[in-house]
Amino acid sequence: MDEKIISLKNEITEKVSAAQTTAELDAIRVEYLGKKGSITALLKGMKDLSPEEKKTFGAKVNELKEFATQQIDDRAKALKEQEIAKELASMPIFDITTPANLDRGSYHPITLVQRQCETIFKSMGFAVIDYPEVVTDYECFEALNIPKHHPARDMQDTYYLSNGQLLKSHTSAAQNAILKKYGKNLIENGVPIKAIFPGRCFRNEATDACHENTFFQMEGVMVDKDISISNLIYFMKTMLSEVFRKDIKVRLRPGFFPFVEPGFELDISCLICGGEGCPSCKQSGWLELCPCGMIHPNVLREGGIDPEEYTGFAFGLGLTRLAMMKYGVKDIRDLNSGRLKVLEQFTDDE
Ligand code: FA5
Repeated sequence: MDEKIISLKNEITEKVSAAQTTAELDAIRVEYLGKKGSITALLKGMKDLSPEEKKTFGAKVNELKEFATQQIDDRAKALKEQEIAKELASMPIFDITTPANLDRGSYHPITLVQRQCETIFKSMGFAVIDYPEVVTDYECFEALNIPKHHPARDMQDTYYLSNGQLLKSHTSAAQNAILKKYGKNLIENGVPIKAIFPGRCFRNEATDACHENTFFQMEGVMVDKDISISNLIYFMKTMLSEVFRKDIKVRLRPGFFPFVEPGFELDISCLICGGEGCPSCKQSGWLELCPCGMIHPNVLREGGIDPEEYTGFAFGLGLTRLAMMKYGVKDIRDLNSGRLKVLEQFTDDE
């Protein structure tokens, strides 16, 4: 019996060290330790032995079983480590100094003109202010001299939330908050209010080549003592000449907005058709771009500023239309299309 155990031990050692895969090892495990395996058979055969023999032989067979199990487990571990090392060796070496090959994104044309306008106005001392898209009826209309049921509301139908708030239909919705916030510094320290506030606007209206239901505007306000229409015209001219960097035809005509008096429409000659008339300008040759005017006394008063002492101007630049004109985009809807082929081709010319 002892000889049998010794020969099994040698056999197992030989076979296990020759095994090259975990599948081969599994087969060896079954051959010796499985239900019908050689070591299992030895254990089963012990029932015919005397109690004394069972004791000595049983200990030896159990020792053989433990030896076989240990041999197989150790070899399995070694094979696993070999496999990992082989896999690692076959992987390409990661070189941290290799330059990245990334497809770079591009800025949306509206972002490009917005940034350009911000740079222009910042260089003239204007602060750039962010404002929420969800506002109250007070901010969007009442504080702007447009009481409930005023017909001027029809020009700006928007989307209302169930809590009574609404998606802002124009960036003018931030005027009241800005007058209140910076008015203190104006009154106490004589620091003029000079701010622009770009933002997304929403209107419940039919779309066409120059109208979207979601578009961007950039509002601007300046309030101080003795601000006049000349100041307004100076800033509008500077902005347009910086953005287009070429001569463009502009016209200023009277326009009605309850929050300015007097109010103007500032149109530019359509750069898509050269003023001939096309769908982008509704065949008129002109595009409404930047209405503006002198802030109405009621609006100043509502913002906590005395209209007898201070005056100011405000404008509402159509940023999306500006992007159309600057980049020659014929249909405003292309700008919201999300089509990268269209949107990727524009670059910052600064
Ligand atoms: C207003 O929104 C006023 N709040 C502007 C203003 C501000 C006047 C301060 C006086 C003083 P209007 O509705 O005309 O005005 O819009 C201003 C500009 O936003 C338009 O000239 C146009 O360039 C752009 N705009 C208006 N509606 C749309 C639209 N549906 N799609 C694209 N751009 C639009």
